[in-house]
Amino acid sequence: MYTQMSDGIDGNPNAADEREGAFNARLDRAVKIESPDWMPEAYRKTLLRQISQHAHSEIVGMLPEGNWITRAPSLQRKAILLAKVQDEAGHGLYLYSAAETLGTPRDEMVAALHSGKAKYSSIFNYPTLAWADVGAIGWLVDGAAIINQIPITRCSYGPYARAMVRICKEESFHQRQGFDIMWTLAHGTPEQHAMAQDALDRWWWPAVMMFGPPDSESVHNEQSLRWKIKLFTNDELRQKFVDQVVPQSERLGLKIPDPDLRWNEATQHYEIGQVDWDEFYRVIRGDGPCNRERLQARIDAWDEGTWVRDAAAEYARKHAARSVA
Ligand code: FAQ
Repeated sequence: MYTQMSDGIDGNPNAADEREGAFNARLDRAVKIESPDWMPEAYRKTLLRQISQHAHSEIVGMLPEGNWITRAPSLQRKAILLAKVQDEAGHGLYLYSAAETLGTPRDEMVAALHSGKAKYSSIFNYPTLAWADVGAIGWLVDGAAIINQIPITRCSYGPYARAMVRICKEESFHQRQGFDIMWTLAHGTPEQHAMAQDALDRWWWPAVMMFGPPDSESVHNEQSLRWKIKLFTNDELRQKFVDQVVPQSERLGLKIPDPDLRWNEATQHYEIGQVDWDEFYRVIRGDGPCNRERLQARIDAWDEGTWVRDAAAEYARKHAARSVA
């Protein structure tokens, strides 16, 4: 049933099959796989790819909103945005820690990001041109993240599932603060309403694309579903998002920028128009509006932070030496 690599064990030709059988039986019984447990190498690699990309997304994802901390329209909005962006840093750190339990050091993951080998979410390669974009990110991007991540709290790998519990709670606050910004603008002056509409116009399609390529083109859907790393396909989650957001946009008095959007009475779901998948692939290949800027910002932050990491490591070394003494 499960297609995966298995390594042989000297002296017992059946041992590898037995280990794999035991692993699959645990998946079937929904018993979490923990870091010391045996796991197929391809399962480990898939998890490492997804969790590290997820961690990179949280860290790169601080940049678009961080751009507005100094220009938030009130002290209260600034304090909330600061806390939100700081939460994203925390999410990145939990996720790097979860990924490290798979045996790869964090520096290696970060190097893969900086060299362009590892991906991060396409959504963070779009610019934040106005304050309303901060609202649109909270409402749409955190909203999409929650829909994608709540099932991951039930995924098969224990450290990833547990990290997601707290992350999802915090994302709910983020989503609500974004909706609140959109609500305030949408019910403000005509100029503020127009600003909210413009942000929705620019963020809608990139948010729809966040869920990944259509199922027919997804490389990893099938295997990740079998391994219970993913519990829903990309298209299933995208549909949940659309069904949730369309009524919210109506409450806001804003229009989703899709002339083909319609309610299907038979399926009880909204149907959207054609997604520009060429744009999606361009962005994940590194050619989106802000890819170069985002990556350079991360590389600069890493280089400029070397002395902080060195000082922290030295402090830890001295502290450990004192404890031993
Ligand atoms: N962007 O076969 P699939 C957030 C790649 S966190 C870039 O379907 P998979 C919080 C994919 O890696 C947002 N690349 O792949 C926040 C693969 O390429 P590879 C991040 C994408 O992994 C809010 C190829 O396409 N969330 O927003 C994207 O089974 C506000 C084929 O795709 C997560 O990472 C994309 N959108 O499904 C932070 C959630 N989609 O690796 C700050 C966990 C696909 O073979 C501010 N991840 N690709 O070279 C997942 O659920 C999955 O990894 C998917 C993709 C659903 C993203």
